[in-house]
Amino acid sequence: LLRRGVPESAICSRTHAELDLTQQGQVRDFFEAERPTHVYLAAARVGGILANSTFPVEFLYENMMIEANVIRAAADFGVEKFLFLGSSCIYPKHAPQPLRESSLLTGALEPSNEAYAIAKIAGLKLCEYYARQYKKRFISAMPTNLYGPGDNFHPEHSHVIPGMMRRFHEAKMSRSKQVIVWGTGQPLREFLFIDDLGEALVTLMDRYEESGTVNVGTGAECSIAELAQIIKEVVQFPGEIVFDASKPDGTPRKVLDASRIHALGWSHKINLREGLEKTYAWALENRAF
Ligand code: GFB
Repeated sequence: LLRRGVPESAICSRTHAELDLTQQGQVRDFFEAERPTHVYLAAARVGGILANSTFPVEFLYENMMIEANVIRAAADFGVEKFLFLGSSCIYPKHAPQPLRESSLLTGALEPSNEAYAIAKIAGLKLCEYYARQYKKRFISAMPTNLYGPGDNFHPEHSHVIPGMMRRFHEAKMSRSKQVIVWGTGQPLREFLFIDDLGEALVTLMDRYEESGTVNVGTGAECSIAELAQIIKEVVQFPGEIVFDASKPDGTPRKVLDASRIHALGWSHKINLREGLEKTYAWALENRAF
């Protein structure tokens, strides 16, 4: 937004410590006081495959509370345009790839992130229903797997990129000979750098008026084994990669069909290696490990 000339004084954000979005009263007080005109709802309880499957109660409950409180307050306090962020895991596990927006609710979900996906489906539907029933300009975006500076580098609860980056970094520092990577290495994923996501969201806020969700992805697929090799090179770990097939693989393949957002003129600019280099530099500088 700043790059597009929106003055900093016009951007209003709150940290988790300042505003607990699961608390309806706090959310309504915030909207009443600030009266935002355009809202991007990116806040959520998120995590990687292990966090999702270990804490389904928190992933379902907290995300539903956040969405219900914020979307309702946005409607009641006259927000002009609202953009809700979901996730590519809302699509059925065995839907045709690349995943099209029309595959929503056509089959069973991947069990490892079912709770999160159900909460995100509820949120996008609430936006869709507000658009249909009350003519609100409430839209939603479904990003693919995201990564970049500011990520959560927790050893177990993070997503694959920060989790692996930490493991490779620690192995390099302790001069270990091996790094253990979860799963078989065969699952295919698509990764988007957060600055590219930011541009996509501003594009949607500016130009997308239809109801129904929009995928945000790169179209570029990468196996977990290929990802591990690139991270090994970025971190400059000289040792060996070993796969631990007793850990879950999750969904076998997850790549989005991004033709809808490409038609609006957006496409990603930062490739995976470049994004990983920026992320590692940020993590070192900010002592994220
Ligand atoms: O990012 P991730 O945890 O989630 O990636 P999903 C999981 C894949 O990476 C699995 C492998 O195939 C894992 O076996 N993997 C290898 C690792 N090493 C690691 C590691 O150190 N940490 C992690 N986390 N994985 C997520 C959902 O699914 O997708 C979220 O859990 C969200 O809800 C996100 O929707 C977009 O890609 O499987």
